Amino acid sequence: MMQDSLLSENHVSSKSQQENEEELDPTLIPWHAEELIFLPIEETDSPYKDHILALPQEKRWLPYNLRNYQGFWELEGIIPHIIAFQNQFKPRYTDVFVASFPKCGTTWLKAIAFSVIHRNKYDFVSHPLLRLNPHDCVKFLEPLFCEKGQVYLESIPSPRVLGLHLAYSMLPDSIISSECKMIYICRDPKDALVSLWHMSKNLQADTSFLFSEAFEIFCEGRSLAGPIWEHVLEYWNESLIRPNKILFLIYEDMVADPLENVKRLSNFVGHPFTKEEETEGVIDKIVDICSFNKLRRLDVNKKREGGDKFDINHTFFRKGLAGDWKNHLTMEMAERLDNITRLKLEGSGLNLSKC
Ligand code: PAP
Repeated sequence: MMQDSLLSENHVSSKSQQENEEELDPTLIPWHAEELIFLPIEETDSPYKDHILALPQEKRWLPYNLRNYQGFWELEGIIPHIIAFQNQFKPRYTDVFVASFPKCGTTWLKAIAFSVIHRNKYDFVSHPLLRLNPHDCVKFLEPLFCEKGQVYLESIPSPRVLGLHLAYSMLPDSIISSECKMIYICRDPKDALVSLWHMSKNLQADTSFLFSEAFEIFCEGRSLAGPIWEHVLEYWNESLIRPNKILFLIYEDMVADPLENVKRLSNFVGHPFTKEEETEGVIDKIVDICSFNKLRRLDVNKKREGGDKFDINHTFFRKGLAGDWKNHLTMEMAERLDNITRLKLEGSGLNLSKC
């Protein structure tokens, strides 16, 4: 709040109101903290360095090390930011959080939540999603927890839509005890694995990393933000206890009926579509602008980053299908992973092996 008013004061005198609004519009301010989270922990001056170096590690997925922190496998370079986030984050009561297990539809959900929540602010001809990647419209919170990131975070006008890959048990109490809404998305673990493996291949030059190896370590739960089952269950169980706080979405259901799920989301955030909006086709326009085929063809989503190393299209818009695992897993592998999922989710009422 304080930062909002400071920024406003600084700019009001010399700029028009429109210019000022544009400067504070998060969709117009690029913020890239990625390089910080990918740093090997040895190269940082984090006060937690020794503690993090002593944590169990997993090196095979990415060119970046994962460490088991509070029961989940996180990029080691992001752990200091997670700690800062856990200690310092203060939500606004209007904040909406988009949470997910990696590769389960985060990019899609960010686009949908952003366009539903801000639908009175942008038209569909000059919509921010046409010139910005969904991850630029809705930032991940964890990497923002460094000094400049927090200034940026505070400059985002309300209502803020903010992303998270963290497990529910790792969230700061300030979020858990708040009434802020959370939307979670998950997916059949077999497809999450395939998507993650492709991202990993895209990021590392090491061609010796085979899918069979990725399969084994995924089954052990040793993957980015893993184990997937615990991550999913924490949000699922909480969504049953607090259905007004957490909306639990499943990628396969969204693929089958995006329109219905966009409506569910808008009802959940307390901003249901009016009859007029329905008649004017606003829901269809949101479904369309957030669709895989629309987003993947935009120039902004075809870029490569990090010296051409990071292929946005392949990483975030690869196939966009439910059931691509059939092209990668043998029947034996699929059965094994399904059995693990069944056992882990037993008694929860959740079924993630839908196709
Ligand atoms: P992240 O965790 O790195 O942010 P995330 O967006 O969760 O990635 O997952 C990417 C997956 O969502 C990709 O799946 P695939 O590898 O099986 O193809 C991607 O294609 C899919 N995806 C992204 N945008 C959409 C969309 N608009 N509609 C459907 N699927 C999408």
